[in-house]
Amino acid sequence: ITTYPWLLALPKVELHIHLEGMLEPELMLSLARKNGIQLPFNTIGQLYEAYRFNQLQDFLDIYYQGAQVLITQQDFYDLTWHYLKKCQQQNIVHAEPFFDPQTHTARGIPFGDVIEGISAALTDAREKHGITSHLIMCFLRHLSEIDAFNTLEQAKPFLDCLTAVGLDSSEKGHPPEKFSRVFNQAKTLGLLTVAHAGEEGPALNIWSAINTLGVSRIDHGVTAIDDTKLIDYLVGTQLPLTVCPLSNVKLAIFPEMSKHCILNLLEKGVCVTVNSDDPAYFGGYLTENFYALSQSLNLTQTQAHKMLVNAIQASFANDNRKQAML
Ligand code: ES4
Ligand code: ZN
Repeated sequence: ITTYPWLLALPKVELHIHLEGMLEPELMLSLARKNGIQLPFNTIGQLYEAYRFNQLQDFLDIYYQGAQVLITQQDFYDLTWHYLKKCQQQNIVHAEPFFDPQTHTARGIPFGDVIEGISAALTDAREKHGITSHLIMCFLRHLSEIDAFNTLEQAKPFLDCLTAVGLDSSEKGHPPEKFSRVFNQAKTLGLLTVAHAGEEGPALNIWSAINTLGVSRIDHGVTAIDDTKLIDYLVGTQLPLTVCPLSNVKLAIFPEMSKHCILNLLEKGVCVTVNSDDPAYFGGYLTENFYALSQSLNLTQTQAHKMLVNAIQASFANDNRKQAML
């Protein structure tokens, strides 16, 4: 990174980052000790050993295990604050993080403890460091529609803390349309919608997220490259894709970074953005994702700048804030 100071210096916006995915090994092990939680790993070395994934599900299994160390409202605050400190270091001026309440409520953690801990840290970062944010609540797509409806119900007293709902977890076997009714209800509550689609699943899932969930953005969406009609649609509408290069390589969506399609999509005119997804698990925050593209795909400063402008435009920031960032 020291050889690319311009990457670090650029003011950046992040639109695809899971709070549970920023749980660094050190924090995971220290929270496990503090909260008396038994994990199948006891050392940082064992954790890194476990972080060799062949596919999305390998990662998800470990990611849900790791999240069990989060118990108190303060734990959620500390986790969020850790990311916001990173934002400061990396010059990330606006972020729209996801959280997965069902991972925690299923263990008996009160919904309010999760969202209040996260929101308090986001508020503090806004007041102390001028980092703006919008929080997105994701439904776990491997769970039922009813479970998602129950989660939306629990969110009702906290709508002020939320901008949008999203959809994440195992894409195979759980297409977007499974959640069309719960997304419709979220929209009637005034929430925007996004969804993971076209990560491990086909371009058809991207169409479904657009047509049955009415999404404002697609998270990942890299399999759009297989469908020329979809590419035309994405170029015409400028519906953004939040692409996560390091994540895609770690989960073997692409065999290596030099085979990643992000710059092809960019050159075709798709509104692509760069994001880190689960930085504690995939080996890098936002700057490292840009850096990987510069190393393997000869990312130019013009391309990097274009993708950052895309991210500002694709964000849920209001027009004043967008203007200030442009
Ligand atoms: C995720 Cl990389 C990825 N894909 C789907 N769901 C997720 N949740 C956290 N990271
Ligand atoms: Zn993701």
